[in-house]
Amino acid sequence: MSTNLSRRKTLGLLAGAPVAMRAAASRAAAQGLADIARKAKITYGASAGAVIFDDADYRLLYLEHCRALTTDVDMKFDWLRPAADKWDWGPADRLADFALRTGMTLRGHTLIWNENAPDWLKKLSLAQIRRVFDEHIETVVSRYAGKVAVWDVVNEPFWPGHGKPGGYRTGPWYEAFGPDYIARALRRARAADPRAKLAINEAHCERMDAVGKGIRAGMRRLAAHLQDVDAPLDVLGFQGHLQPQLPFDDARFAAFLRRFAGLELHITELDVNDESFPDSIRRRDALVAARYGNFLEAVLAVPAVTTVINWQLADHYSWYAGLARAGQLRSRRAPRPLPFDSAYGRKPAWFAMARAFGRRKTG
Ligand code: 9MR
Repeated sequence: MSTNLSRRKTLGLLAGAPVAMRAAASRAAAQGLADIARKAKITYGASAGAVIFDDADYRLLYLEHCRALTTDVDMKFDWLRPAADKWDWGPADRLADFALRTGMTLRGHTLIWNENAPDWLKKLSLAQIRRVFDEHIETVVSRYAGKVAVWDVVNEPFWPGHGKPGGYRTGPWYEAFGPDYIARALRRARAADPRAKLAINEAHCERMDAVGKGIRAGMRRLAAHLQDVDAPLDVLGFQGHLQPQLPFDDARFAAFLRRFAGLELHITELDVNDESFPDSIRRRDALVAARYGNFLEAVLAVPAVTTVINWQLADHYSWYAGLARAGQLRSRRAPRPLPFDSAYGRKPAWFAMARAFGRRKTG
């Protein structure tokens, strides 16, 4: 889609709004979201998969709006290693080359996650799993040294529902090393590429229910522990899959973020679950936008926050669209969790994000 076309759409969307608001929106519409974010000292981007190579209009959206790209599934363990003796590098290499050619900061997602373990891994002995762990980090991080700027070294370390001491998520890596797998992964990653920034990426921390509370407490303890044992950690990633149907409190979440001294903080997978919002698209988009705006304004007031990443860019490529198709959401209507609609028009969420970036006080 041409910029003019999306600009016309944008202005159409705002017909009837006050003149000053239309003028501001028109100026904003001429720029990409990453340009606006950059003025607020924020690196903005989105996750991407192989579809950007098939869908030229979608690819253009990344080029217009993103300065950072996270691999959606293509660097996950089970995608890179479909069988014990088989590596599939093609899709990951292609995304890495795209990021390099277009000057985008590439985030590798994710080296170690206790979910999504392939069956072949689960069948190995603990000693074999330990060897695969070290070999995996060494092989993948060295291959992308100089290409991946930030690694989500460990994804989602906590899940209190698993009943493990400290609230850790269990799975093959946890079973093989206990909670020490986290420090070990960070050390191995640092050794394989001393220049990449190393992150722990966690979900659910914005929730003000028992799950959110347990995971926030776990993250505080883990960050302190990793500091004590001198593990190389640069970044904490907070996914930001916002769940407005659950209790939330943006100010409390921001206060939680302020407690991590000495670490960079990234919002890594931002989107809004619209399941609890009304069917009317106008109402729904307005509520999604408000959720983006309020969340970002609170979070961007925290100086350590340097990066904001959406999980995909357009609604029909969201993971929620996949869940809806599989009948795993409350309703079968098409979810609208992202800043662009499925025709690549900017939604009210886009403007709410732009406004929040524009209002950030820096310096
Ligand atoms: O978007 C991803 C989806 O396509 C995959 O099927 C799923 C399982 O690998 O993972 C999704 O991404 C998740 C991310 O890796 C970690 N945080 C939650 C994301 C959404 O489920």
